[in-house]
Amino acid sequence: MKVFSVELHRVGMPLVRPFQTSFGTQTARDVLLLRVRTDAGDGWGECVAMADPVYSSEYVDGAEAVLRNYLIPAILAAPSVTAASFANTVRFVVGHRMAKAALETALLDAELRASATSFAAYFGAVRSRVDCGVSVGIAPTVDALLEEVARYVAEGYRRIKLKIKPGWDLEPVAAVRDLLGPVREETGATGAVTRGLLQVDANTAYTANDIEHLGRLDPFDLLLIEQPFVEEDIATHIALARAIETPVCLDESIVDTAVAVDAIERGATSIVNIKAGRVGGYLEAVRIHDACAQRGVPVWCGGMLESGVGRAANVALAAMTNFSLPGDTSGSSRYFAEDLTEPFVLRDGQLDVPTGPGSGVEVREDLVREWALRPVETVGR
Ligand code: NPQ
Ligand code: MG
Repeated sequence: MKVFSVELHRVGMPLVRPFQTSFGTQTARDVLLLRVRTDAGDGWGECVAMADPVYSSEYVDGAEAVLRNYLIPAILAAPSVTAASFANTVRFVVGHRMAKAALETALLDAELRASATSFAAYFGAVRSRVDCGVSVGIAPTVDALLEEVARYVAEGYRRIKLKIKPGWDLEPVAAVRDLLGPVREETGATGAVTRGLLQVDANTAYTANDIEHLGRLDPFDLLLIEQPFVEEDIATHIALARAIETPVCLDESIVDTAVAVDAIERGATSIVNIKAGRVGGYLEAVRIHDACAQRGVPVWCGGMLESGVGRAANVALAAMTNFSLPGDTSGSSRYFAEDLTEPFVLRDGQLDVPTGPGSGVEVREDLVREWALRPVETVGR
């Protein structure tokens, strides 16, 4: 495939409600979308970097700069590039995985549209629908949290994830466990469904001094505790995993397959959160899925408040066999009143895996223009 040009679209998407985590409160999603123009046709990709470098060292202005100055020029200069050859073409750039992932996804979309293959088929997906969970932000009060959780349960979400931080952990977790009732099997419209699934995500807010405190979460029968300590600190996650019953799951720490394998073998993580953006793209995400499957480690699909463009690819990924826990693959309405593609709508706690060519969704260019934060920038001819 020969790439002619790449468009950078910056779009401001209002959130339906503020989303508070241990690293801050978001009220809007500043999305960077890429459109690649190639001799095989066009493709779209979404960059998951946030407006500020508070979840990852990457952030959207930085991603845009590295795309404009390094990644896009490299693929424009290459005689030919495919999603599979892309990582090698941009190997000279250290890190910047979210920026790389966005461009690789756009190439993959163009390529698969041209060959009438869906992302799901390309990934080797085994399901046509995926179980969905929802990530619930830190609330002003426990009562407000319970109200929000009850709404998501009524909407059908199959797993609740609570954001926690020091001072907002045992009390909200106890209250939500009480609201959900115990973990149990029920027979629903689509067969057996496990109810009462609950997990927590600390986004690195704790330290080694908190190990004993985090052990007090054990009575609440959580699926997992996600990323309590800073991303470089595998050792403290190992110590926690040995000290408590709740399974430890890494998110921020897992930046590629080698790190995933190392963290698993050392006992730092017994479940892995996979986010394609964090690991440099869907091809690396598939490799992590496979490495975890080989080692008997279940995975689930994380979320970064994606528009429909990124959500479509996540849902396809989550349809792979070892994605055995519900993901943060929520419906579009969890975050947005209107989406940049046709919306993803929850049915019985699940989303349909797109079946059309490439991502299987169409970008609403009218909305991309209407919500544009600045004029489109085109790199290349
Ligand atoms: C996580 N996601 O698992 C992340 C963190 C996160 C769904 O909990 C704007 C853009 C706001 C990306 C807030 C979920 C965000 C964001 C939180 C990602 O750690
Ligand atoms: Mg997380």
